[in-house]
Amino acid sequence: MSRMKALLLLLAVTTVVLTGCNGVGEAEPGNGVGTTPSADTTPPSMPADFTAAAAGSTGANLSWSASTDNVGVTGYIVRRNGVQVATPTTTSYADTGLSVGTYSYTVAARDAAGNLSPNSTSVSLTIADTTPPTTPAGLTAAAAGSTGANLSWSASTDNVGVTGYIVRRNGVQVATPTTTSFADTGLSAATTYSYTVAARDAAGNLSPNSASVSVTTPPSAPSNSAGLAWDSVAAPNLSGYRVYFGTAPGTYLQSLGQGISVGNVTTYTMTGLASGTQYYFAVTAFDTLGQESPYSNEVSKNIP
Ligand SMILES: [Ca+2]
Ligand SMILES: [Ca+2]
Repeated sequence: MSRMKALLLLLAVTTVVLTGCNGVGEAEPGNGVGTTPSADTTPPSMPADFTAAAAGSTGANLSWSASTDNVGVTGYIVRRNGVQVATPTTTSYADTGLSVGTYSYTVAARDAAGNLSPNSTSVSLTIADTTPPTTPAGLTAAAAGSTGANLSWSASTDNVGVTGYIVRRNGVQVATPTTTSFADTGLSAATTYSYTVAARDAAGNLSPNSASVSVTTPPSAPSNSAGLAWDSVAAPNLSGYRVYFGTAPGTYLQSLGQGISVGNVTTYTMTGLASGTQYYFAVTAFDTLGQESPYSNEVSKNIP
């Protein structure tokens, strides 16, 4: 009998233990389990008063009014041209590293649960080109005949792009080539000209002028001319020579004593003669006392 009692007692204990185990899974009132807070599904309000202003030539200052949220705004998402560039926790952001161009920005607010507000109104910002091209270097100028000059120089560089050059002759703009050379025309013979070149970009920024270079055009090629030469005269009081010419043999357009005084030289080029004409020439020598020699022998030349 005592054995039976012991078995019953064991069963009873087991039952009690099992009963206790079942109870653990039902509830343990008062320990906090079962009071999980409901999730936040309400997004913050859309950021308002969004503005963007250029900051120097490579930055933009953005600002907006704070959003509100049923729980709390934890930060903002700034997008430039649709791409997230920053997640500030305040209501402003200074964007950097911009180059010349136009940018579009939006900002959205978020809360701790990851809810996002709608994007703000988009604002655009243009970074203008204020950087001039580099100064053209290596400017050279060479006469091209007696009425032209050929200029060339090294290309300038620019943060955006060089669109052309400004050529100045004696300080006055004469051309706006888009290449690095220029052929000037319409110059006068035997004349010196000074040139500079500057570069410009699409925004109108101008480089400083290049170093100035000068070119002297040669005398015009003799045209309708006659070159005369004679032997020098040995006279103690020699002053110089006079040239006489006409269109008939022995008859000159200048009276004796009124010939072209060419100085104490033994050559002279007569220019400006008429085409289709035969010319006749003679030379005299004269001294410091005003005495003049007879005419030299006569020479003639046909101007075709
Ligand atoms: Ca919320
Ligand atoms: Ca520029």
